[in-house]
Amino acid sequence: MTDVNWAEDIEAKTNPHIRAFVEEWAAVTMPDRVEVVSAADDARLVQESLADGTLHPAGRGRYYSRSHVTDTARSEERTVVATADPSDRGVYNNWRPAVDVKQEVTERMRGASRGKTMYVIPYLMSPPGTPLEAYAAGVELTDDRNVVLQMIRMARVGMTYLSNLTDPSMFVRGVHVTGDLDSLGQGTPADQRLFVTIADERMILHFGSAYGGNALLGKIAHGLRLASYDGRRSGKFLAEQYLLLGIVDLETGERRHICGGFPSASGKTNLAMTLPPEVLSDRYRVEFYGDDIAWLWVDASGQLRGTNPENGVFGVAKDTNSKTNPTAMAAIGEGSGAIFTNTAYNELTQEVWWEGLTPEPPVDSAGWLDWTGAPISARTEEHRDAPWAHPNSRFTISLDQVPNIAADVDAAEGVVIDAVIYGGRTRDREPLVRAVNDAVAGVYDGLTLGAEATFAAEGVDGQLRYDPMSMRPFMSYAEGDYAAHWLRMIHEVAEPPLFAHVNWFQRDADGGYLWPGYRENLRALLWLCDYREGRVSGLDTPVGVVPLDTELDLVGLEIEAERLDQLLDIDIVRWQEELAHRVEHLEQFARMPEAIWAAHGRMARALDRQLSVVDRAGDSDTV
Ligand code: OXD
Ligand code: MN
Repeated sequence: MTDVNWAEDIEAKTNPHIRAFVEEWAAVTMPDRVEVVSAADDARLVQESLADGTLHPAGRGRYYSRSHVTDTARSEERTVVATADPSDRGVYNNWRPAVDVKQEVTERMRGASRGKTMYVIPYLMSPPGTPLEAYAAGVELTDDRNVVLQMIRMARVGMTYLSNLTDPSMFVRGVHVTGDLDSLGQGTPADQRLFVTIADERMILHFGSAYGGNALLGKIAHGLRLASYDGRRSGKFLAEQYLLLGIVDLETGERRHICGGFPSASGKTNLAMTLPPEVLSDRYRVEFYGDDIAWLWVDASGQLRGTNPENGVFGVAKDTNSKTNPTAMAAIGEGSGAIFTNTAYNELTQEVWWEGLTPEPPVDSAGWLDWTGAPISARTEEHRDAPWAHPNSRFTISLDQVPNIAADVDAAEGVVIDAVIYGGRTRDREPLVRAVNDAVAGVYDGLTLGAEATFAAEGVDGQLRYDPMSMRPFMSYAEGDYAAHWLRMIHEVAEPPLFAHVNWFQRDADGGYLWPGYRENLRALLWLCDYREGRVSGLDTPVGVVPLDTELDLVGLEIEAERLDQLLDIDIVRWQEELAHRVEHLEQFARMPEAIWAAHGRMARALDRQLSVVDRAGDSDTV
């Protein structure tokens, strides 16, 4: 190592436990230099990246980067949760014994940072001072400067955030080593990548990528996998892949907070950042807290509270535009510090573009490069229609750039959670909104959350790809135990939140969407707030309470009565088919609590009863 005094330097800047951690892993990965960073280093690091071409300017105060072409998304197959306890093996978590996998990944990391700088990133997931702060501290070691810049936007970065630790040795130890991306055999049987969370040791070892959740260890590996393990082990909290938003009624002053889980491609970021429908914007303000992760705990008075542990947004660029997400468009404006990754880029004008930003790509292709860096103007006929941006291209911005950020987003006490919603893209069966009165039934609803399988890749048309609580890729321990932990937490809450299910994606016979979506989605959430307050009573059905068509505030929205009926309809036979699939889904999981099966049984019996009533009446099989 060239910097002979680096260890003393680190000791001076950090604490002896951090120094020992850095020394141990520097001896494995063998970087040339070691540097402790904080958010205050952002401008200098940006300059270094612009100078060496790993970042490009994308207008004033915005940047563009391209990842290796084989390294463009999280890899679920190569992601492993390891512990010493085999009962942590679940259906989804790729569990392996910690001893084996730790050795395997360590061997891959050996000497793999030679010639590079190892950056030491002290960070906090959660605002300072929350009751969960002890679980939020982490130190990531990375050999990629771009990862540092992304972490600075996504987490609270700097030693100041770790200087008040009650136990200075209690921080998540994360090591990220990029490896030689040209020769890792990505996607082949010889794939060298390995992304390991050793949950019971609070250690994260990721090798073989510099992209997103594979490399920014605060977000998914710590904020979700490890935190959900910590949450159960401590008995204190839940860590969920949920959005968190607030709705303020400007007339009455009423303030509600809603969090919820949505499988990918089900509109979570757009909903998290939504604004009220234009005609209701004098009456309501929607406040943004977070688009991807919520940590939830029960306070001393028995209220469920939540916070967003992240400090930024790592949003999917595709289809983001001023209709789908005006908030994001404002947040990534000039001077925002946004980093765009794997979008198209114009090297002459420094603009970025992605599919869906505008209906058509820019007409003049001069200067435009696709996400791989290839000039659009040089495309052959064969590649003419290939996307300009990678479908998983992203923008990274810090929360303070979001125009409707809630004033209390940093509050140590978090916010009271009034409702928990689930919603997956579903073409039929799921109504626009249904409230689930009983909290156990709400947990059952979350565990049976899914989105339509896309025909080719994932399964059978019309059948859901289940994604319990939208946590399928982030489960760190066995699903039955996860359900039991949820039930324990919910039973501690004096007045549980209202659970509900939403669906913006029902289709008509011609395949068109029945509901206009986007900002109009707030109308369903406003009905939930009214229902919670007892201002509306809805219609009781076997699967929950749906709005009466007179109860939704549809002012300014043209929607025919028949269409509305369809949006709120419960098709008993389709639901019975769905319940049969749910049995298969839930049966996979060891130790699924009896209370969850009981909730399932109640819904099944209610559907049977309804069907026999309908049959006797000789009516159609819908309510
Ligand atoms: C994800 C993300 O992969 O939020 O879920 O980036
Ligand atoms: Mn996510």
